[in-house]
Amino acid sequence: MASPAIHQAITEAAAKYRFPEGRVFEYGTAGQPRTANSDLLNTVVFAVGLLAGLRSKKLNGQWIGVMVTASHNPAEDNGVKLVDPMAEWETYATKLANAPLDKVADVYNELIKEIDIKMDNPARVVFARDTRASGSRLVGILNAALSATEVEFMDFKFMTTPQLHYIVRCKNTLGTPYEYGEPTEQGYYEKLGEAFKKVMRSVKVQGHLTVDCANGVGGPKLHELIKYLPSAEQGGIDIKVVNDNVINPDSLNFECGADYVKTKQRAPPSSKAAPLERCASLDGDADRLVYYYIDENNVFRLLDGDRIATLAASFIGDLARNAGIAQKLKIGVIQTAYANGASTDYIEKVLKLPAVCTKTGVKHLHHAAMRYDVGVYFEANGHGTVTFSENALKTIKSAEPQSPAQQQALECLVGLTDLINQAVGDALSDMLLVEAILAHKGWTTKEWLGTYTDLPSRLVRVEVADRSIFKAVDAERKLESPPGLQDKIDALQSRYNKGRSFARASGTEDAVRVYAEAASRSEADDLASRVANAVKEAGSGGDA
Ligand code: 16G
Ligand code: ZN
Repeated sequence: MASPAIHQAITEAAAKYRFPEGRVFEYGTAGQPRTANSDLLNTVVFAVGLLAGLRSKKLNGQWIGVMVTASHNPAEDNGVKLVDPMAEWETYATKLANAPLDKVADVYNELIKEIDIKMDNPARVVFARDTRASGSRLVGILNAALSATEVEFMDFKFMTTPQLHYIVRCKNTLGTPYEYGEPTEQGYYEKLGEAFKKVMRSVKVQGHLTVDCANGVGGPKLHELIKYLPSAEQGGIDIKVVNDNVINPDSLNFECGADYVKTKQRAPPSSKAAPLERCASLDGDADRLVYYYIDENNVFRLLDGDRIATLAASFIGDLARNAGIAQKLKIGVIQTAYANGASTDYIEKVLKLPAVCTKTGVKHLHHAAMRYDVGVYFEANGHGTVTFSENALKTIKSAEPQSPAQQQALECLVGLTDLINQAVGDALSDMLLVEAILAHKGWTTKEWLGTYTDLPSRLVRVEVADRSIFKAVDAERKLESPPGLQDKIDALQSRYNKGRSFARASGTEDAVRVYAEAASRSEADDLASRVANAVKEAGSGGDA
């Protein structure tokens, strides 16, 4: 039980907010719901603050992170997520967030009992926010919840989501054999800067890179990071930062950023990139990255998360072979059903690596990646990273090189283990990874794109009365409900050359998403629209 003083402090603090009438909050794919009206989030953020403290106590005072961001969504949205939540805590979050305000303290007490929390344990929380205008108000509410429950906390102000993950990892490994780094923003830049220099020891980046920062928090942070990187003259990257306006809050994610580029399949209208110029886009909280360029015929060419995954897997595979430790490292690539079929083929047939499919959402991919010594995971939308197991780190760090070539490969691998953010997918770290690999391979983006040819694909959003009737199985590649719908989809896709299609309920929006790919553009479009129709019929209670 919370002390009467805490119970009272919670009730008093909660009384300042108004519960949005008629709303039921659900913990979504990646955290609390984002809403177009961030005013609705007051009580949710308050609940998340309470929960973060409880979770820290449950973990004997481990640091828990709370990030206030709505990522790639419009500027007026906001959201909040815990670093890093466990699946079963999502029901607790939902319970707290939906409690009437005068009952929050009681529900808090019920949870203490249900989760079996020792209230004498310390509780520690770090939080940060992106550049959204509503962020400061929401952070104030977090502050109120943490203060009411006597939690020790640190406010890291503006940060990218991966930077906050980095801080949490550093704080929780401090003084252990797994020490991750200095738990400060500067520590983050120093670690990346040092690692990048190590990886780049023998090579030079060719050409320059334009980075679209979605007018989000990634802009100022990239400017800062650049100070820790070798200059272009020293063989480093000549980076041009664009869409880094965080003064005008409405420009966030507006016609720019990774989500715009990936979903619209075009460069931001503001882009002045010349043909063949290497470009990258981050999203609003800098945990997604995609590359692209305009080719000689003025055609937009996208290098998305699938491409980053295949690039990284091929490079790390080569390094492991060159270092003479390939036999000791189990490398795997983790994707979701949205990965282009051509990328999966390339991973299995050309790279000869296992390709695993998981449910959508970073937590699922991360989990699956941890089963490998080197787990390369990326969603097509640009979320992802590479994880190294304890065995991998030991193998890489203790291998005795038998030749200068082996030594070079080993040093590069050691650098990669520091360059790649192990806590979570990180657009800034992933960008340095891609730049380093392209430099090592001596590749332009065109050569990178040339590794395989994507199958034309189409994504359709279908509005249905109740998306909860669409129950997916097999890593969301098949539907077990509504009955009969999957048979229809199977029959449809079998009619198209290389046809593949699936439908799944979105975890973030009230809709069902249909994905289809096939050998030609017209077949992919046709398959997508037929499956979408079947979904619509099934969703309206018609004969599926
Ligand atoms: C969230 C997920 C993202 C996933 C997307 C799917 C995280 C940090 N973010 O944004 O990985 O691709 O949801 O959205 O896990 P959907 O369920 O609406 O298709
Ligand atoms: Zn994001």
